[in-house]
Amino acid sequence: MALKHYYDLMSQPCRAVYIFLKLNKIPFEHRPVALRKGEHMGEEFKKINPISRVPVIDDDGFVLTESVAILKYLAAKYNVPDHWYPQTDFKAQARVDEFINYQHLNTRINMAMLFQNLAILPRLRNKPIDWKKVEGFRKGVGITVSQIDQYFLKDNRPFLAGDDISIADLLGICEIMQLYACGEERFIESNPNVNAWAERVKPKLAPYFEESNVVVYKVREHFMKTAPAQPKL
Ligand SMILES: N[C@@H](CCC(=O)N[C@@H](CS)C(=O)NCC(=O)O)C(=O)O
Repeated sequence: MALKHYYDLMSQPCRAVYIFLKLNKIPFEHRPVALRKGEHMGEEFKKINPISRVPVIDDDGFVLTESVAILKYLAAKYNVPDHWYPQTDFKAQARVDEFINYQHLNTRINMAMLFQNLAILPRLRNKPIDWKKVEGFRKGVGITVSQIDQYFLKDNRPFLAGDDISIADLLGICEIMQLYACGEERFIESNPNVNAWAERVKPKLAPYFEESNVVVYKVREHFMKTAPAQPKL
């Protein structure tokens, strides 16, 4: 039975799993879950994941949540090229794990929350943007980008965990697109090292990077047209 992937492409970890499946030609059944319609909170999806989050895979009855666990499982089970997640070189594997563990409380929390606070929560709650919170996450994004520049990409390292692309880069680039979705991409574009990394990663994920980001570009277009001007704090 084909592997099932439950996802919403507005979610950055879902895009990472989607791109990985497509690039590595792992056959899967599409099970879209529309977060904006609250489908993840419905009884049907709760039977799959009682925590009500995507992505989820169901590999012939083996149900797995959490993008990092999913990507590692897929890399091992489907014997994908080793650069994605090195299986025998423990130092190379540890470098990938290093970024993956870092990203949860750095790229992810800051970029996802900046996006949420600018583009989602005000509409969902029918309330004005909380600019103080936005500024707090902007500060976090700035620190994160400079840490990526100075630590993960130090000494001309082309990818986040070494000389070739890995699931660290995949998770990283998907997260960074949340900045683009809310017009905050200047944090990347103003850092030549991080910007060059992002531009190096995208073509390696073609054509699935662009395919999976269509919804992100739509959200950006709408946000840029409707976003209120920031008042002086
Ligand atoms: N750590 C999880 C995060 C999963 C997650 O937060 N998914 C979000 C979309 S990006 C979600 O399903 N949110 C729905 C909710 O929390 O109500 C992973 O990497 O898979």
